[in-house]
Amino acid sequence: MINIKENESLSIINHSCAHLLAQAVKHLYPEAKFWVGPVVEEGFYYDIDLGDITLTEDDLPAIEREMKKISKDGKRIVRQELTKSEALEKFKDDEYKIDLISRMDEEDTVISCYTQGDFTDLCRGPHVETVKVLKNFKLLKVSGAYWKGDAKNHMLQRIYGVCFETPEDLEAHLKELEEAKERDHRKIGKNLDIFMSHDLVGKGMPLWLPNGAIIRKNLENYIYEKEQKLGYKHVYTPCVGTVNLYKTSGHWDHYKENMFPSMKVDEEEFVLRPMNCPHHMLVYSNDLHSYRDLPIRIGEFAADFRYEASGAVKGLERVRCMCQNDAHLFVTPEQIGEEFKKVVALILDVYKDFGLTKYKFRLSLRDPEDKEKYFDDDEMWNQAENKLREVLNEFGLDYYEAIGEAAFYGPKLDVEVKPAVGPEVTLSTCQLDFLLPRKFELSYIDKEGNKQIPVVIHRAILGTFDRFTAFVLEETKGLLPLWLSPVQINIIPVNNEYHLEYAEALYKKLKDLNIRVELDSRDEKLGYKMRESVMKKIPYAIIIGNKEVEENSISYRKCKTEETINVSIDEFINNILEEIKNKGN
Ligand code: TSB
Ligand code: ZN
Repeated sequence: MINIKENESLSIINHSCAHLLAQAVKHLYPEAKFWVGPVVEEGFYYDIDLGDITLTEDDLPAIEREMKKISKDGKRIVRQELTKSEALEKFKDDEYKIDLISRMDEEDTVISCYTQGDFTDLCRGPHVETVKVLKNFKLLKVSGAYWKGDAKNHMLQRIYGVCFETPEDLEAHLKELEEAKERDHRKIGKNLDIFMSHDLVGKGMPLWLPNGAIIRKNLENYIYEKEQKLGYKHVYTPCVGTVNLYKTSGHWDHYKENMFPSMKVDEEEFVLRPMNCPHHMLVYSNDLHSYRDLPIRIGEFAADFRYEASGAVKGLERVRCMCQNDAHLFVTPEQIGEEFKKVVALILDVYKDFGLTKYKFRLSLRDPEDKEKYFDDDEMWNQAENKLREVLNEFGLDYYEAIGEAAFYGPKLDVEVKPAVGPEVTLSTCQLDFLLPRKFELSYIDKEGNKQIPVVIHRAILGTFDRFTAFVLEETKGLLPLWLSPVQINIIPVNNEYHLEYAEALYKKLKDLNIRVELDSRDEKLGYKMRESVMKKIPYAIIIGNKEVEENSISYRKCKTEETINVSIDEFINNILEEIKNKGN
């Protein structure tokens, strides 16, 4: 989907359209006051104070009509430049603009404003020359937004929209948006009963329903087996730790704003953990280690809690309670390259299994100027960053570098994916860490019998089961590969009177083989049941009619295909078991 912000001419017309929106709102709601109206990836928005009035999507068509009227009227958009004091005078009745102007630097900065007909707005510009060209727009949604994005402030109303140069471009874009909405895992998750939320549990705390739990369990088994084969040792550790644990690790100083507040129990002060590294450091320190034992790979499917802004939480993709597919790898400095390589290979292997192709590698580096955020050891940083680059180049992978995006303890490689709706997110991550082992005074004995400090690699291949599930649901549009589908086979007897008994025997046979099977014995028409089977994204529908009963066979249709195939029961079972085992490869 097009990124409006990155396209210069679209950026300008979207920004101009934000002014057109404000003007129309002002006509319809004369009390309206305006905060900011920037261009964003999806188009534009304007944050508006409407006092007690709360807009809904039903109000948008009237605003659009007013916008069209103003556009037809065709006023020119005129720029005017002001000094700071002139600007303060001009906007003296508008507390929002005064707030913006007051924060502009010196007295001699040039401040610009733009006027179209009866509407003037403070703005840097540039804009299109006349409102006449702002014809092909659509208002998309309205939502609440705290003033300055701060939950302590009052709520403004944010109207989103998008504008294009031609009607064809707008139409094509709206169609894409519609498709993206259909792919949104929140919609699929609801339709397929994968997860739910409830205010009584809280924001960003989804509840996994039985269908979702099957997906998650299968993902856990899948990655567990891979990791076991690669020599990982899995542990279980508590999802809380004392504040002192996180003071020792440094999270208390560097990560506190992402943590839930602490709670006192007797004499101990606990926090819900945002990360599992400190626990795993302690697991490592439970034994003495020789260089011969390394790498040691401690894995866990671990629940973590993070404070995510309430406006940022999103379905399973961004939650406040998550389960990481986490591991911490303890290596000698010489083993960094080799071990990092194995992690990258595992990421590629997993993505191949899931048929994921749309992702980007991002190498997140420190900003050497930012001494606050990053621990101060130039040599360590340079060494670590170069090591990661080397491996990526060796794999011949495409990646881009992001300065200032590293964790406070080291550089990292992130895999970025684009959800159906909203900005990119990180799925897999692999992070080097020279610091944490020092904080926990970890050691191993080297060849010469001397104590050395190991290096830690933090890595999460599926990221969290939450986010990974969200992404896979979107990529597959809910039609999961057979091994992952909550229901794998749907048996549909054509007529209960004649075919139910046969269908029930087949159901039992498949069930005994641990195949997730359903039998739709409702007295409904075959066509209706078939359509529902497709809607529920069940990979196989088996149809049992006279022919099948007489021949002791089955007929099946794969979801979203038109062809019905008749085979013997044994052949069908063999094929199914093979497909499940091979995970679609
Ligand atoms: C990999 N200590 C490391 C760990 O050892 C760590 O916590 N890294 S992380 O902060 O990057 O988180 C790991 C993964 O969790 C991310 O790559 C991302 O895929 C996933 N994740 C992070 N925040 C959320 C969230 N709010 N909701 C769902 N998944 C999340
Ligand atoms: Zn970690």
